[in-house]
Amino acid sequence: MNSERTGGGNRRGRQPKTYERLTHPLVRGEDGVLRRASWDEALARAAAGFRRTRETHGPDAFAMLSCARATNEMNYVAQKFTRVVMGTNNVDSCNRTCHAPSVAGLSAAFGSGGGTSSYEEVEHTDLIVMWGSNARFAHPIFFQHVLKGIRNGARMHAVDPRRTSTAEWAESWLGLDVGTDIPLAHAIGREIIHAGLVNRAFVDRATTGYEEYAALVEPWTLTAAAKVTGVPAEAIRDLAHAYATAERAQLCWTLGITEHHNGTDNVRALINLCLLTGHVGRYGAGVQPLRGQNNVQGGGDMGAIPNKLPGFQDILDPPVRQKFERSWDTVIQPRYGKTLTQMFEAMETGELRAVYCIGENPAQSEADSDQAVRRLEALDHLVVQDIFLTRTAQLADVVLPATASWAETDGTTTNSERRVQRVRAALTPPGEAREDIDIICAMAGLLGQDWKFDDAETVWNELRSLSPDHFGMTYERLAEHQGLQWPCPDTEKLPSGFLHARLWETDPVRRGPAAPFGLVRHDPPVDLTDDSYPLRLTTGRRLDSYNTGVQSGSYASPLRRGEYIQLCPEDAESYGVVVGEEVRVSSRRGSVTAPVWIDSGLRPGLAFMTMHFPDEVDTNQLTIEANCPIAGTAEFKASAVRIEKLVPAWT
Ligand SMILES: Nc1nc2c(c(=O)[nH]1)N[C@H]1C(S)=C(S)[C@@H](COP(=O)(O)OP(=O)(O)OC[C@H]3O[C@@H](n4cnc5c(=O)[nH]c(N)nc54)[C@H](O)[C@@H]3O)O[C@H]1N2
Ligand SMILES: Nc1nc2c(c(=O)[nH]1)N[C@H]1C(S)=C(S)[C@@H](COP(=O)(O)OP(=O)(O)OC[C@H]3O[C@@H](n4cnc5c(=O)[nH]c(N)nc54)[C@H](O)[C@@H]3O)O[C@H]1N2
Ligand SMILES: [Mo]
Repeated sequence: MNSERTGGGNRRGRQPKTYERLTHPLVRGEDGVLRRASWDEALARAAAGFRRTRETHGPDAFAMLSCARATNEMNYVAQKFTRVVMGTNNVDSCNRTCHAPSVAGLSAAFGSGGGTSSYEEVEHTDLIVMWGSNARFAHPIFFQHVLKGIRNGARMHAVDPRRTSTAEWAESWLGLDVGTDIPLAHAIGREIIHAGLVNRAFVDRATTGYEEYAALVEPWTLTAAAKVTGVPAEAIRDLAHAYATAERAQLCWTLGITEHHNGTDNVRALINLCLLTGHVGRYGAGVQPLRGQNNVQGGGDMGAIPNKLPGFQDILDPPVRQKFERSWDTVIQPRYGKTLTQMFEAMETGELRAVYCIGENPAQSEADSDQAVRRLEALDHLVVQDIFLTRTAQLADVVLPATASWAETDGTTTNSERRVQRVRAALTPPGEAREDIDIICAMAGLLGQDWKFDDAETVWNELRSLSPDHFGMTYERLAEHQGLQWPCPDTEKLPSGFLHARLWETDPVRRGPAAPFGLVRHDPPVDLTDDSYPLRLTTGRRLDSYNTGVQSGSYASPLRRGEYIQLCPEDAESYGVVVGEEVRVSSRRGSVTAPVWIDSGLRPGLAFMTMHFPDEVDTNQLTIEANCPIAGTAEFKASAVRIEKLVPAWT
């Protein structure tokens, strides 16, 4: 039985922790314990620490973690605080832990980091490939569009080491070994080339590097790829033919592709397939990274990333910088700031001394979490602004209670089809909680910047004046059209739902820059399995819980089963373990105990855990910090572990 399909009781699973909303500010007292404080006292403490850091160690000793669940407007103000008040580009978010490789790979190929299609197109396509994506669990709304597409006649294929709930809806499931996506993609590319199925007209007109790509993939015969990936040669062949001969195809991926030490290379390997076949820039054909949190796309679009100003405009571009400098009356550093990954490294060296963490829980979400906690503890000054007292907040000098963006705040968010939509305050916030924007502006005020944002719309209009892609989206139009997709430069015309139609233009000027093939090579996971750590552990999500469990921890439900280590029936038998039995799980970095669950969707040698119950079982003590040098995303999807029985077999 595939455990994903089993509701199941909490069979010896530990009762997950429940979180209460934060209702008033907290500051760390002389005795080292967090105590209740007034807003005035907490803000003064927070601002004084930031001022001290800036004066003693310079602007780059500060970093902001901005919240991918909060609104665009909040992210705009958070990055403005970082750049104008603190004078640094050190601003990032959990985009780094998931789709930064997608943004880097798509930008390198097409000059823009957004997914190319709209959701609706999945309903009107002929083939859908879900690659390293468990959308049935992690993107249930998008999956409704997929199901409509299937009902309309589309065929779906799944590429995932686990036979997931998503894979059960697919016509074929390619169960590859973790970290072998590049050999699989290259073999599909080679088969398309050898079968004469390349869209030559598109390749010649709209791409560069085809010859080099063809030479690169030549060694990846079906047999060679089958050996490395574990996927039967016929299945690879069939997917290659199905993808290349489909009239319109959508290639969707998520973390199975990106959370690797070579995540950006993985993304490039998939984009190559759409370039070979011309499955991009037309209605119904495209590539889609399904983004993680409700507003991780928007956070990046708003400039809450270290290399871009709002509207995805590059910091290294002098006219762009000058535009913002004029509007903000400031000087912007002409260099990229630190990524989340680099921030944690800089905590180790002492280069980074103060962090303003808004709506992120890195103490539990970072790979190798023991190390992450140690680094956060070493900071001079940590301010956490959240809606719950997270593990990260428990390490803070000051804790500020915010309103929840999803129901207590006005503004906009942007989903993975680049659709900007309005959100509205519908509930009264608890206790003394204040809006994120309000808190940041109060802090900016104490540090010498008097910002007048009457409401979220005022912030949005400032952004519109600086970002051509958003200029056409007034609040009025967003309400009228139930959201609009960027790019939307015009206040009259409606934007087109998909990107890169230009690639099909015959006129070279209108066509613009060609899309280069990515010449990427296979590089297996860093954490190798061996006799001491023989199991490949991959980590991910379940339908019933959300990320580090803080937000989904507040309800009791028989669906929330707590953490397990999932094993296939064969492995469970060979280890002599049964469902519910506690075992020790150890990697080269740490060790946890967890009960066993049997999952027939796994293959021998592969184990699965989530990151949803870190207070009971801290999975990230096991994961490896090795990360993608281009995007900074850690290899959450591939650790080597061993399991040991806690209770001797004879008891
Ligand atoms: N219910 C729920 N929904 C969520 C979230 C949640 O916590 N709970 N979190 C949100 C966030 S932040 C994100 S980023 C998204 C993530 O959404 P997904 O990326 O779909 O979720 P995951 O389960 O992390 O990983 C997807 C799949 O990658 C597969 N995989 C592992 N290793 C490999 C590999 O080497 N190759 C391939 N091809 N596949 C591999 C895993 O088996 C898994 O099924 O979900 C969002 N939605
Ligand atoms: N092992 C393993 N680890 C992983 C992953 C994995 O697949 N495996 N995936 C990684 C990925 S993709 C991600 S995105 C990260 C997620 O990592 P995090 O973003 O650190 O974790 P979350 O649990 O999503 O934390 C969100 C926080 O935002 C707060 N919050 C929600 N709304 C608001 C608001 O409006 N205002 C404020 N101020 N706060 C708010 C919540 O209370 C919560 O504390 O985890 C990463 N870690
Ligand atoms: Mo994510």
